[in-house]
Amino acid sequence: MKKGFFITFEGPEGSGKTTQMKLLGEILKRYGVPYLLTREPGGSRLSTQLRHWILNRLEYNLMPEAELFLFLADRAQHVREVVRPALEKGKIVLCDRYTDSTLAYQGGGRGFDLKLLKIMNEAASGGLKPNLTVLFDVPVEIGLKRARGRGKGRDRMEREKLEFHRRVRRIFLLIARQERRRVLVVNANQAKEIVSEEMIDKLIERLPGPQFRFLKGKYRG
Ligand code: T5A
Repeated sequence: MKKGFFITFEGPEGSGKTTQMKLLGEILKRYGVPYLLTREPGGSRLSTQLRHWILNRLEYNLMPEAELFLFLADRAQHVREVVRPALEKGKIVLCDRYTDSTLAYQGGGRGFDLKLLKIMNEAASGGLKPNLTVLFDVPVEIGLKRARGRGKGRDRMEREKLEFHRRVRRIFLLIARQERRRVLVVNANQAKEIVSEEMIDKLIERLPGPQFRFLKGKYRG
């Protein structure tokens, strides 16, 4: 039985979602709210390795089908080992990428059928859906420039063509239109501080119950 609250952070490359998720984590910490920061791929012990194989071992010449199954394997482990136990303890779980990334990257980017991917997502996640998703939307040229500017070297996804990333963005926006109650869209093409304000303002409108009351008007302190 899920007692906590599950928020996912999504967006194209370099949209700034990791930066904003960490900021929300700091706010939760400041107010003593139990929370967990995690990510996909890479949130469980097994998936630290999986992440490296998928994103950085370019010599493997990973096929799209193999890539898809590795992301799903990562999710299956992560949900059961990390996310569900934290939710059962009543924590707020903030997760950097989740099922929408599979639809956007493997569906939009690689061209897999979205209906099939939804079924596969359902199986991998055991049906665990986010309570809310924050989608950080940014033009792909700007996001890629930011991601490349970090000087970490390009991973397999960052090496894809602009058109691949445009298809990814289109699917994220399609999901947001189809699931307005779950997905909050934040304009990520603004200074970090403005993006944070927009994110918090939108979250305040949607977050239920007393456990989030501290955010109202106080977070800037
Ligand atoms: N993937 C993942 C799939 O294909 N299928 C799946 O099912 C899943 C789960 C993950 C990759 O895996 C793919 C998608 C991804 O390609 P990753 O390394 O986790 O790889 O990469 P990303 O999730 O894309 O994360 P990034 O770290 O690249 O980007 P973020 O999180 O969007 O951005 P962030 O916060 O790290 O910021 C990037 C840079 O921009 C600056 C930051 O300081 C940083 O330098 N920045 C800003 N600059 C200007 N203005 C702002 N508003 C800024 N906000 C941040």
